[in-house]
Amino acid sequence: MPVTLDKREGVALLTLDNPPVNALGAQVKSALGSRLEAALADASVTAIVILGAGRHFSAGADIREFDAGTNTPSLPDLTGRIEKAGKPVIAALHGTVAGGALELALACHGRVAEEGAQLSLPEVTLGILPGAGGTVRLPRLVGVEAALDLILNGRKVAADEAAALRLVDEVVPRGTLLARAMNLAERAARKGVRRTRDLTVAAPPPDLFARIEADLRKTARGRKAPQAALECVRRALALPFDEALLAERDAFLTLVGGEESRALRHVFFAEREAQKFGELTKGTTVRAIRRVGVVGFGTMGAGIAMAFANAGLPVVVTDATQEGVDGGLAKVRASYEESRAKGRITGAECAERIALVRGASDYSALSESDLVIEAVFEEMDIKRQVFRRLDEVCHDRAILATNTSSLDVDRIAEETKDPSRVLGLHFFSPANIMKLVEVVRPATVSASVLSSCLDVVKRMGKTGVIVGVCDGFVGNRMLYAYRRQADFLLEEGALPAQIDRAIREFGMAMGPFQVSDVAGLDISWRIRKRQAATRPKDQRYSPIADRLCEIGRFGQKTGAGWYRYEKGSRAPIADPEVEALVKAVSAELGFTRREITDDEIVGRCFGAMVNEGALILEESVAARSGDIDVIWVHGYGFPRHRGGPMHWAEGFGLARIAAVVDRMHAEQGSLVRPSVLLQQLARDGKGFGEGLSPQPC
Ligand code: T1G
Repeated sequence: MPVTLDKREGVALLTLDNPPVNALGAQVKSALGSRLEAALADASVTAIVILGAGRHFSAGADIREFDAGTNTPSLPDLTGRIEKAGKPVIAALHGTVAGGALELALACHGRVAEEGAQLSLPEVTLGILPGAGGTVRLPRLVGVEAALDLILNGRKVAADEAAALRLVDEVVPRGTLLARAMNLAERAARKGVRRTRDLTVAAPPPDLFARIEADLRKTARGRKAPQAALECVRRALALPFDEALLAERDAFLTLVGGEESRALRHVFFAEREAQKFGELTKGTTVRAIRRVGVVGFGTMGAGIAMAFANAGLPVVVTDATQEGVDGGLAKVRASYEESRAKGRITGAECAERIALVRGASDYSALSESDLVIEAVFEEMDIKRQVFRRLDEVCHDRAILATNTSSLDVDRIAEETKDPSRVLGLHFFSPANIMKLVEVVRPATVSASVLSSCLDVVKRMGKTGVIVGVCDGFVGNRMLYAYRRQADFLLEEGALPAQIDRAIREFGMAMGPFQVSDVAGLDISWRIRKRQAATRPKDQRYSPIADRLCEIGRFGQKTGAGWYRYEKGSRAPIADPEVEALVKAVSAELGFTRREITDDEIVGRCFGAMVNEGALILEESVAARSGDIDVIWVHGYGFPRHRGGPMHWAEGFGLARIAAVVDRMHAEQGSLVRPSVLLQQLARDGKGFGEGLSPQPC
């Protein structure tokens, strides 16, 4: 039974028991409803306590049931029934108390939280809003300003803060939750019930809503849920309680069926699915990773070291020279000091993390490391040399990883006596901040090495996705395809600022030319020069970026790139010199410049990207389209509320994408190779999930 009923000293205990997270699915709600009625009807029961079995009180509504429509009793029915009950109902909270579970607690007549409990209303992160009275009851309990903070940010509140906000009545030590909740229940039975609905809301500061609306225009661009949630809270102040509840329910139902919520739910499940690799990693032993080594103390090496130190793991970083080591350590120290100055970490945390990162100029310092990540110059011969050395100095069980962003990991693994311990861990810059790690799987790597790496990536609070070996892996390979169309559009009639604006309006954090200016144009210029000898002469190639580099425009670091920058500022300013150069190249190449619409920009850039994603699926470089979406959301600033490129494409229409791809192929030849999978799905009217069964990549 997903809800059990016990009686102890006249108090009925209703225990939610629906592993793994006590989600409030149809069966749980129905059982809770009937157990509640039974307890209320039982004359020997004076009060009721609701608690959760296992690690969490409850993760709230069952997100998997959202597509199934409303079932009875609904959560608003249940919360309403609890609140109106004639006997006191107390919530005993521990672990996660999220969404509908917190709303259930808000409707109770008292709340006790165990130390370590985390309370939140994360609905907006799923493209919905609290739909079981949260927007109406929370402001009554904690005030409008605090309520809006929790509802609009989905922020987790620890038990102590919850008590300070008066969201819970008591915080109690571990192991005492039930006794203290029963105690509160007995006291409430003597004093009579206190209902949240009867509390009056204190008037908020007069400019609060205007201030928050202005914030949302910046932070929730293109989103519906936060604005709708704000409106609900506004109505909670203006309308009688029951009418406000009905208005909230309406708003919730509208959002739950909308594209934003579908996309955000897709990402929620795709993130969890990416951690599973079926037969590949099932039942494998996870190796203990206690000490980490990094080779190369450049920007990337320092970032990777900090990512591990942030998770409490000691790291030793080697560099070829003592100056390199000193410079790297200085970078790490400066970065942590800056975080401390900004209040992101405490002084103690800052000192601890700095102490966890050690430098060395000799490989022998790596002999104790359980995982070593190479982050040296992106050059095959250098990397192969590093792996030969690592093979000699590291202990037998050590995992050896390369942070290459494009090189063939199979060839790197060949350099070692035991290639089953070699793989790629592709961190994204800045590695201490960016959430994504592509876990690159060469043919020879063992399953236990893969699962150990997925595990340590999770311990770092990052999202690991397993990908196969190919040029650029998943993320960068799709990025090249997208980026190339942006360059071609310049030649045909667009300007950098127009393309960047259209892409930002789509929801990307930055446009492609802004990104280049931040990253620096010189790195890809060097790669292009290396590739020039092997580039087919009849292949279309845009020389504009090369021309910018030739005149020393390397991006922000030189004060000019695709844009120009005032001294000390990072704000891009459109530059007539770039416009003239773009137009000159168009003329040289024989293009008659034409009007380019935003739709064409979005269709071509993302069409090429999605087509490349479909090729990646065909080749089993990624196992699932959801994995690709997770990579783009976490590594490239793809708007989460659009669900990632593959999910977005399904909504946009795969047939439309296929048509754009066909046109690009007709004009650009092998640079856009249409994916057979994409064409097939477009013809059959299916989505990516239906086209192929997940393959280990
Ligand atoms: N519904 C359904 N399944 C859920 C779930 C949920 N709410 N939460 C987790 N799961 C599944 C998850 O997919 C995974 O499944 C397993 O549980 C373990 O999760 C009316 C409408 C609770 C902190 O947003 O934040 O209430 O992959 O791998 O790291 O207003 O899960 O094993 O098959 O994440 O220990 C709001 C979401 C709902 C909470 C546990 N609630 N969950 O983390 O394990 S909307 C949330 C979490 C709502 C009301 C509205 C985390 C966790 P599988 P996990 P974890």
